[in-house]
Amino acid sequence: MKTLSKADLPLPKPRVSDPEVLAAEIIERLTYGIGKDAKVATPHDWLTATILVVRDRIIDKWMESTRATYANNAKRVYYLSLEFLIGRLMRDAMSNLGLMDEIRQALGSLGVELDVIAGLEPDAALGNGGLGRLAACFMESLATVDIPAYGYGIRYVHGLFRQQMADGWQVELPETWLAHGNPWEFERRESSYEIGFGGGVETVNGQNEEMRFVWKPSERMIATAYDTPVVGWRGERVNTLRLWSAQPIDPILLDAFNAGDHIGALRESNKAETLTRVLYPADANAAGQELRLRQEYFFCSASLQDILRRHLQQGNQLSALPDKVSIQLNDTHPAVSVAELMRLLCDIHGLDFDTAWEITWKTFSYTNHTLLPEALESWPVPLFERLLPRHMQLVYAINAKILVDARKNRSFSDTEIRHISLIDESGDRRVRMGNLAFIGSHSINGVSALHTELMKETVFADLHKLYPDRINNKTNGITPRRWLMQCNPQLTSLVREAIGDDFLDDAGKLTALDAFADDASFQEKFAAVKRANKERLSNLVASRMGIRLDPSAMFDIQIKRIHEYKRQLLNIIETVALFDQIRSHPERDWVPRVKLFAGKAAPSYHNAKLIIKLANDVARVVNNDPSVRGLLKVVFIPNYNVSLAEVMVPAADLSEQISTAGMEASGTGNMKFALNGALTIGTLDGANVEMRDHVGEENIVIFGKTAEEVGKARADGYNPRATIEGSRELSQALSAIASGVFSPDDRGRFSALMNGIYQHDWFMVAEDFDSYAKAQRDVDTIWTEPTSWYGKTIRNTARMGWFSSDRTIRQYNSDIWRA
Ligand code: B1N
Repeated sequence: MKTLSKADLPLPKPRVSDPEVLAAEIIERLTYGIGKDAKVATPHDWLTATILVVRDRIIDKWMESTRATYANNAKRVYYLSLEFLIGRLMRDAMSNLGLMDEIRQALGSLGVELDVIAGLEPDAALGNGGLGRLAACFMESLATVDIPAYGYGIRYVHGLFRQQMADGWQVELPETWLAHGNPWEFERRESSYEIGFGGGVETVNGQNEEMRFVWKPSERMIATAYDTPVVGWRGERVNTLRLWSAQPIDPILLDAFNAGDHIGALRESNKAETLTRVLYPADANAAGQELRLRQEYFFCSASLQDILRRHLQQGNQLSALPDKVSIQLNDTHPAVSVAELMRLLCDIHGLDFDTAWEITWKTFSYTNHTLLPEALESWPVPLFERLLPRHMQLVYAINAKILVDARKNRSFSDTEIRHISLIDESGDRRVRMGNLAFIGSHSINGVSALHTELMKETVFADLHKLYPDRINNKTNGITPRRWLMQCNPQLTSLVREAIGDDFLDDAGKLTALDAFADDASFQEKFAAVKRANKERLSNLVASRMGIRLDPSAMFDIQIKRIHEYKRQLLNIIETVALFDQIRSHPERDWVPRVKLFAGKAAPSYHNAKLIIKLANDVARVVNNDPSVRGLLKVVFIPNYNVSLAEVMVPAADLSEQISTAGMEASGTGNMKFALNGALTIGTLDGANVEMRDHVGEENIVIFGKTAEEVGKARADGYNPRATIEGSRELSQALSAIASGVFSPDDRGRFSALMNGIYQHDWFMVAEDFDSYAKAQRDVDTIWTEPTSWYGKTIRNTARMGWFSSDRTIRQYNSDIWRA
């Protein structure tokens, strides 16, 4: 055979996807890819073989997408995030490629059931909650709307901990998603970069007598890339999620090994492997440890080196970086990128400071996800300086530039200057990562209209005055592929029957469903789908927990991280009050309800863990009380994750979105429920405000203080004791919990938790209680009138299309990235 030139190398022949071919390929993969005889293959082997066959279909498109982007020298978007909460990938990929039925048939012909093996795929839980799940939805939408994009993050060996219940208490167990290997990822040894820590900075004279700085780290390791393809809807574009893993430069220190110190010889190796070992389980809470800063710098440095290499390899000038590259910072976790890009441009590529600075802020944009003071990242100056001495110098230099300008040209006051500074001098000196991200970006966005306004008024008020054009809003969204088509195939079919297929490509087209909202026969079918989804959830609860649920009861669901501001406590206290009411007034027409909860607490968050225990204690008492006669059931489902959400969301009648107004930046679970035909009970917080605008105020149940009222109550010295005394239901429920009615084995268990409400009630549980309880009875009234109920819930599905993350991504692109 003659040798072909590179340009003439053949492409693999395109894959055929009819069931017979797929079945043959699955067998082939099982045999030659996994080395298993089909006769003895385990369900896991079948899963791996199936994924490999699906993966082949993605790879053709992946290479095509990459080639086209390269050929056009197109602008690329980079999404830097410490979290990607992906969940399972197989169904997503099959459904986006339109292969679901063919694969099902192919497996069926081999005697394997798709749903059984799909359930074995581990959840990739490389994230805590909303922020990480948003990153995953964005990756899918970026591919769907055909934007050349890369996600950059960390390949944690252990994702978010597994939650187990021990006597109603949360116990954390390590999560091991890689235990059976990961057929979705490709290790890219050739894409490896050196990452430094510590050491010092030396100065040398550059070519033109100017000073140059050379960082000499005392510690070095290697970042190696692992790529996962991300398929968009209909498989037209496939983008890359590139996750970094830390490797030692010298796996074994030979000198130490030869000197007999076999353990010491592994020191470097252990240090590197520790770095990307585990995800910090902090949600909307800053993780303060050194290892966290190391993780942040590690993945930023690797990503930026990779981005610059690709940019230069395409023949672009560094000065053209902002024209060819947009880097979106997902919260402040990657904010050290601002200093790292400056270092690479100045110290490695020899640009002067001012030129590098202009390139830097024009390249970055930053999304803020929370205003909670405890979640705003800042690092002690001594730690930052010890770990990243050169970056500390650059932070000071950037700070000087900005502060001099603010003082000289814009006559900012001392107080304003103090707020703008990158260094917080109010206590121990700290580097403020929010200010660094803000100053280093040309666009700073919030994630809902309300949140964005509050950003301007609170944390970033002074920076907003300095740069009044930079803050903008990009209301969050969710991908309708995973959160409607895939998790709710029956509803998807029903909608297709009614309004055709247009909404599959444009969720905005769901509005056509409005015309069916009052149609009796459509309502009946809509109710039947909901019923089937409730049965599916009931089966899950029965098999996992041995608890029987009545699918004709109202399924009232609150699932999300456990946090005081999200007010699971408000829901539980109202449950206790309802329990009292049902027992005192057995003659009334109570609406049967199942109260479902799920969510994880940060392991160090004492009150959040107590709230989980309280939910379980209340569940035990309520579920065992015969006088309740099945009118009320309380269930806390352990180990909430993406896969569990995919079963719970379609099964909800009522969605609880009840955070203290002004505290939930957006929320995205709220959108998933409403899209799947649940009624929302919620406060005017985060994206709930815009949901009300879209679905109409008659189709959502709003209660409680507004953000403005909450602010005012706090400022005026709100007195919860007076409020509690004014509400009989509330004071009875609180004293029942505080006195140990639900914790007879430890009567004082919840007294401190309840005292928090009596004494300061920071989250306004008492203040909003009566309004919440009344709203719940309003919900009961609507429920008893099914045509009204289904009219509202159908209108929710019809009007939630705007909350597709495709819309969000298009807005990012037209206002910020312009790719
Ligand atoms: O980001 C979501 C929003 O919908 C939620 O309202 C918001 O709470 C969430 C530190 C966070 N904000 N901040 C975090 C996560 C991990 C961590 O270590 C903070 N998560 C949110 C998407 O916009």
